[in-house]
Amino acid sequence: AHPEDFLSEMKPFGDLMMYYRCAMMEVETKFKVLNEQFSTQYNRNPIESIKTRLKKPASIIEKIKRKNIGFSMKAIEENMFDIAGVRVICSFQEDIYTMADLLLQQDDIILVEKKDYIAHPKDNGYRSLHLIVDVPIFLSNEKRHMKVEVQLRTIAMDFWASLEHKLRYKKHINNSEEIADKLKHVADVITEMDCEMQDIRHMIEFIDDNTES
Ligand code: 0O2
Repeated sequence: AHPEDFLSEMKPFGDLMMYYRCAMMEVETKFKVLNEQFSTQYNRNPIESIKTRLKKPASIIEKIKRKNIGFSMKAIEENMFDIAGVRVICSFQEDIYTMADLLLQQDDIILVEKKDYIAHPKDNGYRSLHLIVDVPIFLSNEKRHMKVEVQLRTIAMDFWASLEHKLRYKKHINNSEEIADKLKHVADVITEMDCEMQDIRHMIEFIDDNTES
């Protein structure tokens, strides 16, 4: 085969990944804008940090096979909604819902799917708010609608999820019941801590409000 043919076959995939990168940038900027406004208007930063990631080609192929999606750009776009990922780490649990609502209120954002693993944690203890949103990107010759997965969680939930994710991928360790129980226990302790930190924040805000002249 000619190298030219190989490269031209790769182009649609490269273009698709570029569209997802653009959509990811759009969503990241929306959260940065909200954080900026909170910081000047209310003197606080509800967002601790934002991480973005584009699903790797090997993971895309693995998911196409696992979910029988079909090897075409159209099939990927219509069936795989987690290629562009934006993770928003908030200081407090209530900020998660505020930030999610503020994003969803924007008139160019369409909610495709919402999974509230905070109100309904997974059996292993995993907590986060997941949104799939449709966001437009404006290219020189067209406007395209792309799907982005947004995961919102607290610092504590992120700490747990990152470590649990790392441990899960150490495949030589069998996920024994003892390990699962311990992880679930830690998830519960962390949730308790999140709630207490939020209580402390409310107490401080109350004192602050009542001492302001
Ligand atoms: P990575 O490396 O973060 O991309 P599906 O994506 O279709 O297989 P589903 O049920 O549609 O699964 O998606 P769901 O439940 O919304 O979760 C998708 C992502 O959420 C995962 O992506 C993780 O990032 C995160 N997640 C979900 N459950 C857990 C969990 O129990 N522990 C941790 N640490 N993260 C979780 P990937 O593709 O698995 O991984």
